[in-house]
Amino acid sequence: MEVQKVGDISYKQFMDDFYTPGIPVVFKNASKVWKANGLFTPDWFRENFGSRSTEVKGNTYTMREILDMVENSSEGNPAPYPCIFNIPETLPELIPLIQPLNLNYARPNWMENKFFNRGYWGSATEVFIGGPGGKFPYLHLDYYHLNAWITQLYGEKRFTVFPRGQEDLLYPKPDDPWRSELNIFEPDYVRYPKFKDATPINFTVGPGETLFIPFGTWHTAYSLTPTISVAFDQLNSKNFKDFMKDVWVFKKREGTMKALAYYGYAWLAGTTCKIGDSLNGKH
Ligand SMILES: O=C(O)CCC(=O)C(=O)O
Ligand SMILES: [Fe+2]
Repeated sequence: MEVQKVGDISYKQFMDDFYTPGIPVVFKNASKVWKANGLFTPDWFRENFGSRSTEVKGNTYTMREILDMVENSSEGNPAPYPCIFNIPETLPELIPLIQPLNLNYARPNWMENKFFNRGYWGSATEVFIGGPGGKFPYLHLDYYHLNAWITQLYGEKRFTVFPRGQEDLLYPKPDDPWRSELNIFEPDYVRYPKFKDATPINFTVGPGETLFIPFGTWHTAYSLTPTISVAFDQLNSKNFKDFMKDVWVFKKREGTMKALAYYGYAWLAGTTCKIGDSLNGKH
């Protein structure tokens, strides 16, 4: 199996061939609708936002420091990865450059609704910066069963995804079953023999390309060059049930009363969004 790369397919074709069956896909130029396309480069970020800062693995770095690190990164001595800037919080000037956020494909998206702007639901709109050799630290499922949309705006990143249904071969952690115990970059087949039967799909996502990762898809990433991408998450009636299960599990860690309150709020917010979709004719 491979991940297909598609050109200007219609919204309906995307829904029928990829969204509904939950198959990952790369759009070759969906990001052409974003002003960010072609504009985002390390130099542009250095010039405009050099002193903005973010925390990476417990240390605070400025944009300038991160860009210097990723430009000096190598496979043998990689810069920390991922370096993440939350767009609304630290780079709000980018918001107009990534409109429409949904790229005309990621809709409906209840995460864009004001009800889900309040509280933390595992969703964020973020810039990811990396350098050659930068590995996402673990193979994982995204928390809250959200769909992930990752648009590569500069450089090349290699992604690895697994077809759904291979959980048993991927050794989810007993205490955090959204993460795998495996280091898929250097697999230990003695400890994890079933991984031999898993069928990783590797592919490279290049400048301007957008990867859709449906909920429930195990994935990880590896930066091949200095890279800049924008990631956002999607929720709607398709993944709402699985989202609600995760709301319960995660909020339960903060106590049953809190979990009940969050669960009730999320259910009401989702139900309101669902009614909104049907009024808009989007089921
Ligand atoms: O490094 C990447 O682009 C993948 C990020 C990712 O999978 C995540 O943040 O959940
Ligand atoms: Fe992820």
